[in-house]
Amino acid sequence: MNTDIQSILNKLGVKAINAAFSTGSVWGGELNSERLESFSPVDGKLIAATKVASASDYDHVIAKAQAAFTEWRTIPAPKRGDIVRQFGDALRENKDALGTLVSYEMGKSLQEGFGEVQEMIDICDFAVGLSRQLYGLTMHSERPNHRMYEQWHPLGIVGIISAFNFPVAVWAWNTALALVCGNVCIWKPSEKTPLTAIACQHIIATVFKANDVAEGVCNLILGDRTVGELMTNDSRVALISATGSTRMGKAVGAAVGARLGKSLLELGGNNAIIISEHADLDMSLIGAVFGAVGTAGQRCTSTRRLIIHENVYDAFTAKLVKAYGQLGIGDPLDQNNHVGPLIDQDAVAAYLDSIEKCKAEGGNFVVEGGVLSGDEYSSGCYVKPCIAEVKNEFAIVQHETFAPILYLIKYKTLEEAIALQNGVPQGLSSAIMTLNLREAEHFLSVKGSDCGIANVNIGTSGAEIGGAFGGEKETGGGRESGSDAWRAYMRRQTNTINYSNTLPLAQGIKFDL
Ligand code: UN1
Repeated sequence: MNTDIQSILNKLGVKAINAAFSTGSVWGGELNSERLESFSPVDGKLIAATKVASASDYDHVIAKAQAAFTEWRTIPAPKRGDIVRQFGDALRENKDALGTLVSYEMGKSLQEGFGEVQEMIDICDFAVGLSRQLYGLTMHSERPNHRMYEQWHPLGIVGIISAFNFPVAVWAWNTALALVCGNVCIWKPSEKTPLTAIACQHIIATVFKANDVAEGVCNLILGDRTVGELMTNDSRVALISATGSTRMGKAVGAAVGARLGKSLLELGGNNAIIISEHADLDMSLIGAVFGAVGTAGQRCTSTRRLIIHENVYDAFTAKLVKAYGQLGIGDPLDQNNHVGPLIDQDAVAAYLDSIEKCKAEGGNFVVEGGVLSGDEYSSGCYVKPCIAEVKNEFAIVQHETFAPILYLIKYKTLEEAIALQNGVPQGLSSAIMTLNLREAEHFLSVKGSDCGIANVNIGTSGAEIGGAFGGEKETGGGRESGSDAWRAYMRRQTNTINYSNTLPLAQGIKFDL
């Protein structure tokens, strides 16, 4: 193992690797359970192994979480916010180490690893303010000497199922909000990134311990789909917040729906940028290339399609081809590289399969793909970002492939461009590059983008935490992080109080005894 990584693991306290779960700072699990191994896609090496939680481990965690909830929910929200503030400070202290581990375990560039931890810090800051702003409305009662208002109470246990591509930030979005709202959390991270999860659990558990917070407010449970299924089918888990593929989300949504539980789904995207004839092409290039190759095309917000006006199509394509020729692909910890590896060999196979399918449907590759070989690429997970001219209706273009494959589509009118942009099953993020005000506003209007995120002169990826994050259609409809996304983590209670001497009924109904 790389010695730097060993010292980073030590600094982050990732040593309880024989455990399958953690409730607070207490680690446990059945020791004869299966091993869950974490291999780095950077160099293919085994970083460490953990255990997989059993059904009885799971029940133990649920019991701890239930007990912790009875205490945590009674702590005033601003005090809970103060503990989240301390968590944010602990993340600041650990930003370099955690960002590096994210980069090594997941494969995203170091800059993006640091960015991910910054996103965690930002959501903590947001949640601290929010802890004093969990507002309900007051209403005027139709009855004299009556008062009506609504208040928000926590839900209970929030189950967080996160994906490998944002192994820590998406957990933090959910956790920071859920905590200030008074909930307790059980986190099932991706089985591809258990070590970053263990690191986060150590960081938050240390903060909780220093504040005498009950064990079981934040819990980590390691395992595969089986653990996820235990959570989704369990009515003791009030909200399931799940990030992943549309296929996974449909299964989660159905299971949680069947028990009338709450779910918050953050699923696949098929995000497009419209490059108008009125675009600043140099600026557009940065947005498009970062969107397409950042995180090696493994963000749910990655740019998958460019819908380019016919008047600038050739010029912009030429710029793209040139820019792709200059991309550094390799070790993501080396800051000279722009693109790291895909997460694993399965992802490489899916990438190759999509290229084949695209060719079979008539796609014309202007930048060819392929798997890189040689010492630096010994993990076998490094691929070339590629670009193909396609038709929007190709089956492969309608599908989200989690890889750096960028599709180009030509358009003539803005209406046509918007129809193409909306003409996919997913609805997460979208953008238009234009300096023309009418075009920009049209794109944002009710006749424009049907996505949860619609940007002007910004790419599809890299949203700030302050806005509500999520998308429509097959993206699942959930909203996380900023704005009023906190409401998904609470239950609303309407309260009507009669301080008169009589009991008048609403709607003027007479009922005398
Ligand atoms: C994801 O890919 O699941 O907007 C989340 C972005 C990031 C979050 C992506 N802030 O690209």
